[in-house]
Amino acid sequence: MANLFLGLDCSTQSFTALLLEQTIPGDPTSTRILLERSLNFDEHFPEFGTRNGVIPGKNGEVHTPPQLWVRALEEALTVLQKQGVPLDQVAAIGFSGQQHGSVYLNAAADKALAALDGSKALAPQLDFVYSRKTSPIWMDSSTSAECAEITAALGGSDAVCALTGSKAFERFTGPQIRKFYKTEPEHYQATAHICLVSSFIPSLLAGKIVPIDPGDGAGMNLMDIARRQWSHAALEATAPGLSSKLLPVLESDQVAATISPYFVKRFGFSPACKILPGTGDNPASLVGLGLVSGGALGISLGTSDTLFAYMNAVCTDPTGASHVFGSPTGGYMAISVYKNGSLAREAVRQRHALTWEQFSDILGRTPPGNNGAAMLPYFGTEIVPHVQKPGAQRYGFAEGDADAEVRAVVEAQMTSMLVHAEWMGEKPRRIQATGGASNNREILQIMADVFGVPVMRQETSNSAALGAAVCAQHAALREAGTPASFESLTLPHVKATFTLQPNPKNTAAYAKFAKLYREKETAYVATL
Ligand code: ADP
Ligand code: XUL
Repeated sequence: MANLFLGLDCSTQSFTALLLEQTIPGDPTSTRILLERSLNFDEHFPEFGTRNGVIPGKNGEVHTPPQLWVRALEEALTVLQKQGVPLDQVAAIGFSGQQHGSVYLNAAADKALAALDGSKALAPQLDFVYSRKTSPIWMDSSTSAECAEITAALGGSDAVCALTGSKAFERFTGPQIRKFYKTEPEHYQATAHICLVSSFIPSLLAGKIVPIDPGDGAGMNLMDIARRQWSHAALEATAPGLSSKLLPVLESDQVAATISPYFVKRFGFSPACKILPGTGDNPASLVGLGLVSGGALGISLGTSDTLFAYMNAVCTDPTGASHVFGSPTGGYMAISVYKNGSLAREAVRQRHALTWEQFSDILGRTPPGNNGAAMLPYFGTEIVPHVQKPGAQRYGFAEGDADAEVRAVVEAQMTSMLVHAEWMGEKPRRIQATGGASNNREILQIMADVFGVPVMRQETSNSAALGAAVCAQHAALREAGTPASFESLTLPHVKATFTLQPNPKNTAAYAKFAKLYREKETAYVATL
């Protein structure tokens, strides 16, 4: 069997390729990360006019053109080829994508994907396959009316949550599809296939439409979370004819196809290379962090901040603020998602014209508890708690006070995660941190102190791409008749660049602060 496994992650701001190499034949645990390359969308593809990977519209709309993702795939593979990576040794490719974002393809897509000409560039050959020019993504908060309509049709919020694993959320794909059907009925009608970002990229590589998996499918308000298949009732409540636009859900570790001849000719892949269905970036991160059983929490500080944990069986959040998604390893994951993650920290950093170093210095020299100052960091709309009107709230400090504001934003983010994760059950033994901002030790020290447990900073911050590569390895081994468990395949990668221990004195101060934070949040949400 070929000894390389490729993981591709199409996130909000960048496209990442991560290559795993099995170094000893016959020993699937002898893997190491051979190469990681990320292409930032704004920097590498300025012709699409994105800012932080997205194009904001009116009334809370946030879209990205799908052609940007096609260009990014093409460019990432070109970079690997130019670097001399033996792509013919890639046994399988796994995929991860920012969740909820949807791509709408017309009836010409099947033929176009199957007939790609390997002597030509990829993106221009697909210019005419979109029935919607831009893709709504997870930051889009424009579908409150559709959420209410779907909720009413399915018998209320609790019923939607029990059926799909989450209440109806604005960014979830079902409400987004319903809005498209209502506002552009003729384009909805012309749509033959609806893909998620995570199923669109594998569809390009397979040369045919690849099904959605239970990890990302659970982020649509369309999947019966217990059965891991589409819910007829949810499809009906969302838009007419929707079932004909979706293939049945396929488990993430099944092979969806072998690679299309286009990529064999153009990039030198082996025709035997296996294509997996993609999954969401959070389910992929769960695998990349080795969270294949309970006991530890994962926290990803990417564009969004997310907190997640593995669960054996479905157990939904009684407050309705969080979600249950399928885990790519089987089983489930509980997850809380914050929109005001890195972009809120960036907003504070930029308001006070600070470098990340200066931002970190302030965190290092200001006191836990912030002398009683606090913040609700709703620079944009928020998911946890549900806040549809942007506006950061400051308590006990002035807007111009950089020291207080820097500490306030981070303390608020970490405390909100603590209080909203209580429903997930017992205290974790440790936290594994990943994502762009996990490079920042001072932020992670506050995380350790607030939760009162050690925080381990994973060696690679590309845990989603790593998870996708591990899924590829898992499927390729099984197909080769030499299966290995996810536990054994993830273990070699659970390595810390550093681990921070909690300071008990600070943890006690934060317990008091959590009380204050909860009061402020409850009072503010009641005014909305
Ligand atoms: P995504 O995968 O969602 O596109 P990443 O995980 O790559 O995002 O994280 C990108 C974010 O990381 C940037 O928006 C930036 O704010 C943040 N970041 C990068 N370096 C630092 C740092 N030293 N301290 C805090 N945040 C950082
Ligand atoms: C998850 C979510 C975000 C995106 C982008 O529900 O909305 O975390 O997956 O990373």
